[in-house]
Amino acid sequence: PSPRLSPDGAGRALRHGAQQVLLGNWTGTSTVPSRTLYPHQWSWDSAFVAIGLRHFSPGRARGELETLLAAQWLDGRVPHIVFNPSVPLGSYFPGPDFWRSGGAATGAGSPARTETSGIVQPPVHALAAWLVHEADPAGSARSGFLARVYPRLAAWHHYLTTARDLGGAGLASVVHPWESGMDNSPCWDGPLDRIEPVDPRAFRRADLAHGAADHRPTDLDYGRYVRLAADYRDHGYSDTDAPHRFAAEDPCLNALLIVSELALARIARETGADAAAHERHAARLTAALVERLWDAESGMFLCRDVRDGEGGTLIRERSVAGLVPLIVPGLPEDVVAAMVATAHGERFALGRLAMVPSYDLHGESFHPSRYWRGPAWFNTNWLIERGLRLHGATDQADALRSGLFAAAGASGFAEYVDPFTGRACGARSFSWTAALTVDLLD
Ligand code: 9YW
Repeated sequence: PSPRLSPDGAGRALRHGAQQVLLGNWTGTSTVPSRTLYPHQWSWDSAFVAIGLRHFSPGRARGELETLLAAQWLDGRVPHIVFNPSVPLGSYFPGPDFWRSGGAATGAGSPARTETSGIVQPPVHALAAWLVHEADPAGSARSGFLARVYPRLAAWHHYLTTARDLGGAGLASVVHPWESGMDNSPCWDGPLDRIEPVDPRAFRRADLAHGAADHRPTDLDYGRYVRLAADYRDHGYSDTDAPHRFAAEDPCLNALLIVSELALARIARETGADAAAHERHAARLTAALVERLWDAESGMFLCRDVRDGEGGTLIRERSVAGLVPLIVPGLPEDVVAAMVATAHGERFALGRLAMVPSYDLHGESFHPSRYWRGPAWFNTNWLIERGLRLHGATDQADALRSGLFAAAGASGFAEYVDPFTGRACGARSFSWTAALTVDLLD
């Protein structure tokens, strides 16, 4: 029998395929999420990519994170896209000509020599930096990696918990659906209803050249995305001046912030900084997460629309963002048990489906192939796998890991898959799918 058919052989073939994807998407200083759809550097993608790269190229993993952090703004924000100047304008919308980070954003301190977007994405970076360090402590120490990234990561978290504490309870708010990393999640439908869309003739989407229109956000979604981003830009990306008519506390982003704050404590300990301050901050954020976003009736966390009434209102849509807090250590036991039960219940069907869908299977807006409205994504499943393992649900974590391997391999490392059939959707040879596969194999 062919050695590829043995479990180890299959694992080796999968690892080889995943590494090829990452090598192919490497530009020399960072990794593009996809050569076709996303030809620049994306923030949380790079963190996931570094987590995979560390297993076979720790130097590149460090470089990936440092390239991103070099584009950090003076106010601490890490932009969600760092544009590659050699990619022609028009290959991705909205490009540098839309964001105009060079001129308009001087108040917020955008970097002079790099074009970036002006919004952010979930802070997976300190977690990634710590995992990258752990994979090669000697190389990391020799290159002074942690000492260089620590102040940047600390400033990044500081930005999120000060300028972005729009709800006043300590949690960070997203001010644009793109900031959540889950663009067209049904959670954002309600808050977006208040936003006047820009005329679709005023911009030209580039994504439809590479992705099926019925798998992507709609033109109406885009009209609103553009309105919100343009309003922020036209106020110099200032969080005090911009109207921020869309503002929400997202459980996925805040859970990642907590886990990254704990990673920052470890990094601080290694670099001689104040680790206990980060631990205390993580504990405060964890308490705020439960206080503000836990919904016992749903058995999961919900998003809070900070602009709806005094103190905001919970958005009654169940998305996978509300299960990602499984990765947070130190949650009350009943909260963890309820989340594990919800993940395995009829709405997310873990155990019966290979991977957790991005949205409630019984939700009114569920769609098996439309982006964040149902398909299963590899990054959120990697986070849930890690969370299950953290809380001792080892068999369930093993089963999810197997489901992820099968879907990644069969789909050609797709961007996302139909949760019922595993059919590949979106881009193929997608970087974080490959990177997180490598991570789970090692
Ligand atoms: C877009 C790059 C990004 C991801 C996001 C995903 C998508 C950008 O692609 O957003 O143009 O729609 O939603 O999470 O970081 O992979």
